[in-house]
Amino acid sequence: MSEKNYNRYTLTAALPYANGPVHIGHLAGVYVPADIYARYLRLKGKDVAFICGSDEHGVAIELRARKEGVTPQQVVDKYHNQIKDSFGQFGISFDIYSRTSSKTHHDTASEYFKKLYENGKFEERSSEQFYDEKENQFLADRYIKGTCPTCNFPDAYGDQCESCGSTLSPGELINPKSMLSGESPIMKETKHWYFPLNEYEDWLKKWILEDHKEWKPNVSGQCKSWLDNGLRARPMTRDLDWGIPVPVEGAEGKVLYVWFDAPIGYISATKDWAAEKGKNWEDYWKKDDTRLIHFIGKDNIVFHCVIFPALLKAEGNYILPDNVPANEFLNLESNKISTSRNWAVWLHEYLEEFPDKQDVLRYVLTANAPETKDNDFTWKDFQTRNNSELVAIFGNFVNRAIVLTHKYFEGKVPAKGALEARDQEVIDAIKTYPEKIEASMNQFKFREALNHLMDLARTGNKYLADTEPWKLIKTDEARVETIMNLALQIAGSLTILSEPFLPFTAEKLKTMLNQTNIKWDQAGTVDLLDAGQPIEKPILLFEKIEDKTVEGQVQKLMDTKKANEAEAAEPNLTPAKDEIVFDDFMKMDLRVGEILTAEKVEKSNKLLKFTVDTGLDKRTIVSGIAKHFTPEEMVGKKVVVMSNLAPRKIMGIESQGMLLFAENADGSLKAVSPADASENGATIS
Ligand code: B3M
Ligand code: ZN
Repeated sequence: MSEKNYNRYTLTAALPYANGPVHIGHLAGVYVPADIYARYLRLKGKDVAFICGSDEHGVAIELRARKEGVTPQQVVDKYHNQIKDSFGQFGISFDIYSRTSSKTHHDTASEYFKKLYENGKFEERSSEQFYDEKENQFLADRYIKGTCPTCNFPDAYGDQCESCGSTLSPGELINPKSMLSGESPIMKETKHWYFPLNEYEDWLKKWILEDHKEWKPNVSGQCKSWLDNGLRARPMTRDLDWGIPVPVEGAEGKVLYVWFDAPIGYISATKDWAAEKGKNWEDYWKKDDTRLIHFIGKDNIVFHCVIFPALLKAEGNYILPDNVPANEFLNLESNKISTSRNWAVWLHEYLEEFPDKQDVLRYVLTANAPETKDNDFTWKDFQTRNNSELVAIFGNFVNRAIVLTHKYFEGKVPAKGALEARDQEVIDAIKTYPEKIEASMNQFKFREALNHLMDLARTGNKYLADTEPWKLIKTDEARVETIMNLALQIAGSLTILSEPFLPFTAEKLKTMLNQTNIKWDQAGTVDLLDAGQPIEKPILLFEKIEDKTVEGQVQKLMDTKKANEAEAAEPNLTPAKDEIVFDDFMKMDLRVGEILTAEKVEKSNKLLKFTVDTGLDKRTIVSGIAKHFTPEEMVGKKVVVMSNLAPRKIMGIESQGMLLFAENADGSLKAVSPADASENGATIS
């Protein structure tokens, strides 16, 4: 399909969650490449809708609001505006930056769901989920906390333990608690609408793996592994308060799954944009001569390449993405960028600390873009690329061309005279650049495209160095006229070809050269600027970045690291619990027991299963301590058993009670046992 002649382009960039500011990882992975492509197409005269907005639903936002004691709407209002502002200041040229809390979006997503529902595209299924009886609410995985069965971290979430990183399901947590009320949740039946992805598996396989062999290998690789593992039905609704109400009967208190509504956000935003521009939004989503491209980061691949296309297919009237050029991740000074650890370069901070240097960051992030693998951003590299590439090559060439024109020709473009071999050589060379850059752009290889652009500036530099107009001016002014004309024409090509990458610089160049020919297809020619046309005085395009500036940035990161380490090193003793009455204490039946057998629980690297002689009986107890003890060392041990704890199922095994352990500040465990031999069944009080 890529060979096709398209009449329209719908470009989408992932909708960032409006629960925090954006950083360089976002810019490098998604928004700079998307913007380069959008600007390039516009210069080619194409009809482009470049769409983005804030993703304002989902549990993370609801949770943040609860934590901060504000409403979810207040959270998204704050970050939506901040994110929008940062993107705007970096010149990300969205045609619209919308938001999923808008009325258009609620209506659009709601109608989309209803249509699929009415056409029988969903399956209704009931299942048991954790429920908070006090708050009368089902609990999303993130709303459940408990002890991690792997590392015993007491505050693991229902989907993940942030201490050891293991992925969990809420059923695996030891002693799960609702984060809303602090109570132990019960299991309760709930109904949801599932989208049977499995039914689209064959179609997806053909569409991705056969019809779109041109997709980037990191993208098709991830899709292939999903498809090879087999797809299963996924619920498209959730029991939550914040979100778009499920528009069918019997779905009260339920909202659309955030990953159902978010990609539809691209459609809603297009509607708002089209309405304002007097266009028809459907042209951009339902016509075969429109090319739809999603720009995203690698963590969003499955949603854009598998789930959303299947939802579009199920609806039936929409076009499908022709390409999804996802990027890998950008690291920062060898560490993963992390919002919670404040390991990031925040865009709003960069804008304050490096005023008027947006293009420098755009340049560095493109030159070092994580297009095929994760890459590292370092401040040293930032400095080097600025000083020895932007300043020494690009800036230097343009500056020389303009300064010499002022010096020799009163700031007017001189006329070309007879051409010498060296001139013809440079004319032939510059002609090739638009095509080279275009070929890279069309494959979404923006680093390569940027390299070509810099080669054009190098070509200009070399031409001036070889012809030495500053020497010739004394003997052959006519020759110098030709040389300076060609040098200025090269600068004129740089205006056009650099615009997608360095829009602020291109704007300055355009002003300096008084350039009116700025279409992509005019680049590479040597008639961009007319002889006699005045040019302006040179303005600085780039300036050197000093050692102390980048050292300051590195220091800032080191301070963050120190603060993180200090926090992690703090003894993590569980804080004292609330007072209880004597009767509560007396309710506990604590006894001395003896471990008779111990074994690992199959498919779990956290759990051990014991048979314990409690004096009352011999029973099974499952405990999440496999990381601390081997089964062998536990057999024969005297332990303290909480024997009247209600039985619970852990990985299908009924655990009848609990063994007591002392947990040190560093997380290590010691079994609690009587100092001297006691009989099994001896009570502890
Ligand atoms: N908000 C996830 C993310 O920010 C999600 C993208 C939605 S794109 C439709 O990574
Ligand atoms: Zn853990």
